[in-house]
Amino acid sequence: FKTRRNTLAAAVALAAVALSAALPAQAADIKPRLIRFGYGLAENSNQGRAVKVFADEVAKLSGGKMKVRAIGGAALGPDTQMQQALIGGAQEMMVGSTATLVGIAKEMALWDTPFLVNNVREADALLDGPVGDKVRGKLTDKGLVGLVYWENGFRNLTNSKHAVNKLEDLDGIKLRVMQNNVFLDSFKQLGANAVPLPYSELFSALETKAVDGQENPYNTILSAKFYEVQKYLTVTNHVYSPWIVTVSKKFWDGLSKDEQAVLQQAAVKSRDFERKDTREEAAKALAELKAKGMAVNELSPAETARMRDKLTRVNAGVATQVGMDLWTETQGQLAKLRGG
Ligand code: TF8
Repeated sequence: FKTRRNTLAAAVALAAVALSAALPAQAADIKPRLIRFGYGLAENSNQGRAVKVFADEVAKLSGGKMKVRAIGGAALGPDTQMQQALIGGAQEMMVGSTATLVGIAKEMALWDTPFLVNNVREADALLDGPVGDKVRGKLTDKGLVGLVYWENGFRNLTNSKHAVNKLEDLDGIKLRVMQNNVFLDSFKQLGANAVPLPYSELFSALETKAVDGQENPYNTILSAKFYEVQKYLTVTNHVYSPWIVTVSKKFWDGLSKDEQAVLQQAAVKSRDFERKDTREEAAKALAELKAKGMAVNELSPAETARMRDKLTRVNAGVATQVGMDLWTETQGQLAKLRGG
């Protein structure tokens, strides 16, 4: 019942936003604005395509007054550097992994919980519902405004050494992980030699064999051309990764209500586009990766169960990190989603 009320409140809030932005752009309180929007992946990726949709929508809703300059390929630096630029007000917007935000808002670690959700229906419900709103809201005090979550996707394992059919095959594999304690702990638990590295250094680290492997959704393995430097792909789906679109709070606070509404509405539009686009691409990506020469294997249910088992300690650590209240609420939401 409570959930339904929250959903209704969110729908009303969203409708209010839509109304004010439905004013003709000329009549609305909108000034010329330049928004530098940074992201880490290539222009030709699901991330790059969705940033473009966002930029076009902002231009449309603001009658061309608000301009989004999209800057991809980590040209403005890795996620953590852009986050600091947003907090300081030197950059207006970015999209990046929630995982790289744990140093700023510890509750973001919730999304790093291995095997937290089973499918995208659960992911969307959790991210767009009260739990996702709460976690997103933790950024505000830290100088960031989180607008929407996009899908990065279910992560899968690649490496250049050998096929990973069982847990023991991870022994001695030097595996790049995101700069995030939950990922580091998870892969240490699983026996890999886990090394945190920013995404912007990943391709060259794989190419020079500074690391043997990495884990990312199919989309990224494809768009970043990891198949050129990684032979083996193991379908593990070990965690669902969101991206989050954030705005500098310093910049945000200087915007009029109408300007904020433009960004909010465009963000929702970009989210809906991004999830659809990402899912369509992911559905075809595995076949493409095979065609590019990758050797693909699925982890057996028995090995997946062993993996989950090894990671229960990590889950307990996440619960402590994000706080028991949030953890319990999350589990309650998931139980409800699975029951109905
Ligand atoms: C990773 C993430 C990346 C994101 C991106 C650069 O492996 O999956 O997709 O950080 O925004 O680092």
